[in-house]
Amino acid sequence: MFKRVLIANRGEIALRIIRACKELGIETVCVYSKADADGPWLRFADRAICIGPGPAKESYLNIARIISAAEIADVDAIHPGYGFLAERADFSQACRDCKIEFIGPSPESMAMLGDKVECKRTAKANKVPIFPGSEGSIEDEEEAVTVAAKIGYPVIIKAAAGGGGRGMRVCRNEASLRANIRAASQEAQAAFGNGSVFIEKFLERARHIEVQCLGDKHGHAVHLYERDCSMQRRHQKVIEEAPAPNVARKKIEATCEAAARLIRAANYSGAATVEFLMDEQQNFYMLEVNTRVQVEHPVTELITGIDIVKMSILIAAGHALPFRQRDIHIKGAAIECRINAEDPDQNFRPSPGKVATWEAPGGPGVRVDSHVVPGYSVPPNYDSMIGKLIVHGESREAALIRMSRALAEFRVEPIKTNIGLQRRLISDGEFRRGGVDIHYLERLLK
Ligand code: MV4
Repeated sequence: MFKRVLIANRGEIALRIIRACKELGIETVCVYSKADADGPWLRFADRAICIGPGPAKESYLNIARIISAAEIADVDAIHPGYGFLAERADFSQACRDCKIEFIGPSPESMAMLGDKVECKRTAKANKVPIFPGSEGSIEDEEEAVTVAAKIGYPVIIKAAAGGGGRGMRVCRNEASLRANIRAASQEAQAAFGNGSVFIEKFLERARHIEVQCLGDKHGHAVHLYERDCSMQRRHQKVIEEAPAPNVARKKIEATCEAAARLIRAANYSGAATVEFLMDEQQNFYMLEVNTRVQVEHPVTELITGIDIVKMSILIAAGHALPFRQRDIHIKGAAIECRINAEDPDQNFRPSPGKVATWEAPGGPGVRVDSHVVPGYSVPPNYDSMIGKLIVHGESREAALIRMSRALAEFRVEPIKTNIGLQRRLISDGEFRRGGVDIHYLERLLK
C-alpha cells in the first residue's frame, strides 16, 4: 500500500480524497495556491505545500510545480481528483517518468479513450452502441456530405479532441454542413492542437445517462450501474440521480455491460464513466468516456455501498477488484444537488465571498460533501461549486422527500447560492415524474 499520497486538487474533492486516505492509513500531502491558503481542507492533511499564485495555470495546472512538490514530500502516488490535470495524459506520463504512481489510468488508455474518434472505433469493435456517422475522422467536405446523405440530417460535427460540449456544430442541411466542416476543423486545431473532426447523427431530444465503471490492473472491469444527469445547464450538471427513472432495466443492464466491455478493452485501471444519450425509444448511444472520478460519484456510492475513491487508490496500488459483477447490486435511490456560489437571478454569475452562515443539513440518509465551514471565503478564482448535497432513500419517492427536507434545512449567507433553484427543481412536476431531457432546465429558465 502507499505510505503517502499527494492530492493535486482543492476544495470538496481534496477533502474527499483526504478522508479516503485516512481510512486507508495513508498520509496526505496537499498542494495549494495562494488563493487557497485558508482552505479548511488543508488542516486535515498531514502536510500542505504552496505551489504558486491563484490562477490555476500557475498552480493546480502546473505539472512541473506539482511534481516538484511530490518529490520534496517524497510521496508514492498522486490523486488528481476531477478537473485540472485529471484527464491529461501528459500528467499521467510525467508521474510515470518520475516513478510516482498516478491514481488513474495509464497515459495510453487515457489517450485512447480521450480521442473521440479512437474511442468510437474501440466502442464499435466491442459492440458498444454508438451514433451512426463517419468511420473515423472526416478528411474533406465531399466525404462529410456523402456520410451525411447516408445517415440523414440533422448531423453534428464534433472534434476528436473536444469534449464536454466544446467544438460541436449542428448542421441541418447540406449547405450548412459544407459551410461548417472546414471551420470546425480549423477551430479544433486552434483550440485542441488537433484538427481531427467527425460527424454523426444529431439527436434532438435526449436524456444523459452515464455508467460508472471500475477497472483494475489485472484485466478485470465491472460497472456500478448508471446515473441520470439530464438536469443540466450549459454542460454543467445540476442534479444527478441513480437509478435512472422510467427506463426498462433490461436496456440499462445491456448498456452497463457494454460500458464495462469498453473499459476492459481499453485495458483501463481506475474509475471511469461511459456517457450515453438515450432517445425516446430508449436506444442508447455512447458519447464519450470520462477517465476520472466524477463530481457525482457519491450517488453511485450510496446505491452500491462501494467507496469509489478508496477503490481508485487501491486499484492504483495494484489491488485486484474485491468483488465480481454479480456481487454488485442497487439498493434504493440516491439524488445529488450541486450547491454553487452563484446567482441564478443574474444569469448564474459567480458569487464568491465570505460565508458567514453555513448550516448544512443532516439526519438519516443525508450526506454533504463540502469543504466549507462558517467564516470561509469562497475565492473568485475557481469553479463555483461549494458543496454537494446527496441523499439516499429506499425508493426514488423517499429520496425526493428526503432531498426536499434537507434543502429546507440548508442555510448559506450572505453569498448567493442556487439552493433556492434546487428547491424549485426538486418539487418540479416534470422532474418528479422522472425523465426530463437535457434541454429541460434551459427551457424552464427562459
Ligand atoms: C450529442 C448530442 C446530440 N446528438 N451528440 C454535448 C456534450 C458532449 N459530451 C456531447 N454533447 C452532445 N452530443 C449527438 N449525436 C447532444 C449533446 C448535448 C448534450 C449532451 C449531454 C448533456 C448535455 C448536452 C447538452 C447539449 C447537447
